[in-house]
Amino acid sequence: MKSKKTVEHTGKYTPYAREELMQKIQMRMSERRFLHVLGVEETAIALAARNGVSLEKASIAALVHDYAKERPNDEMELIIKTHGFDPELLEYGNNIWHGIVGAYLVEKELGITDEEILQAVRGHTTGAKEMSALDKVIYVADYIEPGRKFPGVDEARIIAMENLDEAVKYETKHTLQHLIEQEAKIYPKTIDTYNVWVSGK
Ligand code: DGI
Ligand code: FE
Ligand code: FE
Repeated sequence: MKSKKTVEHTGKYTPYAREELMQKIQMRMSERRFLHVLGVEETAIALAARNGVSLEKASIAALVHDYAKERPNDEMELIIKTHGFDPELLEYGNNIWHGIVGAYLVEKELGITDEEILQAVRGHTTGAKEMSALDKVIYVADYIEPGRKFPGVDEARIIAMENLDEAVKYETKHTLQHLIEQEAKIYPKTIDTYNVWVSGK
């Protein structure tokens, strides 16, 4: 299943062979989320190919992007308190933590030290004022992977295949709209992303 659109892992960015890495990721999440992760990988590779990004980095960043999504809150809170993370994070929940703290766990537990990959994981939920091409690939692939179903996703997919920056703009605008409708607490970095990628373009 889903073995067609994967890329070879050379061993440059992870101490584990692909199968072993996949197993470690799969162990940490539900079947449904693992399928999401595989969908993000497939989409990230396609976007990377169109945008001159390393396919291997896109593959690995996609595979690990939600590694910490199912960690218990108390474990995440303890890491935030003891590892120098901004205490303001404690006012949010795992939706905001799993990328930022997740990058730390990906480095510590999966042995991935490549700063570009870790940054893509860190910013995949909120985006950032400045985003590398790899950051954009992961941010957008997470939003449009084949398993996503919400109004507007088809439009987002079409835009993403044409212009990655426009896809970042579309996603940021619609995510913020959705959060406001839900009266959710907006993480300041999400607003920073909006100011640069939506209002500023
Ligand atoms: O982890 P995924 O579900 O694949 O996707 P994600 O990491 O992009 O987003 C996780 C959730 O976080 C999604 O429901 C949107 C939400 N989110 C994004 N920015 C903010 C946010 N939630 C709050 N409360 N505040 C934000 O600024
Ligand atoms: Fe996520
Ligand atoms: Fe995701």
